[in-house]
Order: sequence, then structure tokens, then C-alpha cells
Amino acid sequence: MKVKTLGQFIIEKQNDFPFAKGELSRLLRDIGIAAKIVNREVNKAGLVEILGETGETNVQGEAVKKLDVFANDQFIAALKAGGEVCAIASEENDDIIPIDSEISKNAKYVVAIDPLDGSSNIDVNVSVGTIFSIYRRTTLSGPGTLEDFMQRGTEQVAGGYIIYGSSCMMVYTTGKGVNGFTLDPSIGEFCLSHPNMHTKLQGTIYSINEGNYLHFPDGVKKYIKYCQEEDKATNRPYSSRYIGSGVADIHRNLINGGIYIYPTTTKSPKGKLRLLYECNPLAFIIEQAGGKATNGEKRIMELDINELHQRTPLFLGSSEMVDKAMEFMATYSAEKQISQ
Ligand code: AHM
Ligand code: MG
Repeated sequence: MKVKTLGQFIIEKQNDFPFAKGELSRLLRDIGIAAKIVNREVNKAGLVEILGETGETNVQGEAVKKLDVFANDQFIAALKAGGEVCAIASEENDDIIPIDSEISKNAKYVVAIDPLDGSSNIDVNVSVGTIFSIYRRTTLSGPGTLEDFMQRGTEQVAGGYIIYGSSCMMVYTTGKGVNGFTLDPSIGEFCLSHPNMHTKLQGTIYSINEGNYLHFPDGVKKYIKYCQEEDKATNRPYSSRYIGSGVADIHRNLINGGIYIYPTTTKSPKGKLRLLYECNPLAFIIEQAGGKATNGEKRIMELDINELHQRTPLFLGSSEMVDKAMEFMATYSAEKQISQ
């Protein structure tokens, strides 16, 4: 069998962009390297206690870091060392990280990243992920600024995620389809395992934290009831599946067909997930795979962004399911307005 590694695939795809000088390819490769290091640590997570590394320092005398901080440090270090990026925005950092170094003085890109998504699952041996989004800088030179990140999702050059699951996978798009690579631990390479990924128009899975049911907008409550109704023609009731790791839930739904919803709640009136480094890259991937991503009303990738850590509700997945959920949103929010 002929194996194609992520590195080989990236080089081949560089030809899709006639004037490409290889910067984006190198940047994607850097992300792949950091992902492998993070995966190694995620795999050891359960061993930390027995190896006695939970104290202040580990055997090398280094401070033991929580995995999310470790992942953040790894991605930032890899991106800085690569020299293709003039600023980084991370869920873990309040402000952007401008990069001011000799090797990055001609860097054209900025990267927004959620280094370890699904943080509540870190300590319980359940899949977690990394989500990243790459933009071309809009400022002309010097270290990147906040302005470089204030771009709509439609401007993304690439978006992707890594899932640290029963195997480790990297899935990304540069706007020419979606491809998935599985890490083969025996050779330490991501290998093309899921070429040209497509999601179903209509799936049979809905993923939402139903514990928040009472706090959902009426449109979402009605849509959940719709998913639970008996109807042979549409294969209902649908199955409810919710891991609590967005990357894992969305990866499963991408492959099997389904919808993921994180709506507004009374506790999170603007939604919980972040537009820049969670929703936009996931939206880019699902759209490239033939699905849809909206905030219940508008396309995620066309939303204006004016804050680094801006939140948005998210309805993402198989397009007919997202359309249906939006229909419920439109009907019931209109009804509410009339009755007010
Ligand atoms: P995080 O970036 O702090 O981990 O939060 C994002 C996560 C998603 O991965 C997941 O789908 C969601 O939050 C779960 O939230 P909840 O526990 O409220 O259902
Ligand atoms: Mg997150």
C-alpha cells in the first residue's frame, strides 16, 4: 500500500496555488509537529500520577504543567520557531502574541488557536482536540497586531483541527476540500487516511448539552423535541451524542452525519464558543465538506468580529439538519417577538 504523509501531501498541494512560496506549507507542517508533541503528552496523561510528576517539578527539574498550558506553549513555540507567523492569538492568552524576531520579519500569516479544546475531558481519558485558523495579515509589516485578526471567517487561508482520540488525527482545509490524516505512531507521521471528506446532507445524530435545556431559546427546545419525535420517513428519533469535546463531537458528526449545537443559554447569553479560533475554522471545514455552520440565523463565516475572544452561538453539521434547526429558530423567535 502506498502511504502518503502529511508532508508529502502538503508539498503536492502547494501546486494548487501558483504563486505559493511554501510558507503556508511550512506553517501547516509546524502545526503538525507541535500536534505530535502534544499527542505524546496527552497519551501519558494518566501516567502522571504513578510517575510521581504531579508535584511542583518533574524528574528533569522542570515545573509540571497542566496539559492545556503545555499545549499552548508547544504550539506557540513551534509557530515562533517556524518564522511564518507575525502574531498568534490563543484561547489561553488574553491578548495577542506579536512576534518580533529576525526570522519572522517577512511573515505573512497570523494564527488563531484553541490549543486544547474540551478541557473538561483532559483528566478523564476522553478525546480532546486542538483547533486552528490561519489568516493572511492585513497590516503591512512589523509584528502583527489585533487588527490582523479582525477578519471574517471567509478570509481564512486554512482551518483545521487535531483530535487526540483513540488515534490522533489532523483534519484541515485550505478551501479546496477537506482531508484527514491519521498519525501512525510506528513511523511518527500523519498519513492521509480520509481524503476528500464529505458529510451527509442529512444525518441522524444531534449533539447538544441537554442539561441546559431550560435555558435554551424556544427554537432550540422545539428542535430538540422534533429530533426526538417518531417519524419513519426522516429516520427519527435521532440519536443524542454529546462528548463535551467540541472537536470530537464535530469530528464524529462530520463522518457519520449530524448536527452540533451550542446555543445561547441564560448563563451564556452570547453562546459559549469563540468565533475566531473555534467556530470559524470548524465552519470552514464543515462547509468545505458540504455542510453548514450558522449562529442560528446567519452564516458563521460572515459574522463581523470586533473582539478577540468574541463568543457566538453555533449550529453546525449536515446542511438539511442545520436548515431545519434554523427554521425552528426563525419561527419561534418571531413568535416571541410578536407576543412581547
Ligand atoms: P473549552 O475550549 O474551554 O474546552 O470549551 C469548549 C468546549 C467544547 O469543546 C465543548 O463542545 C463545549 O465546550 C462543552 O461545553 P459544556 O460543558 O458547557 O457543554
Ligand atoms: Mg475550546
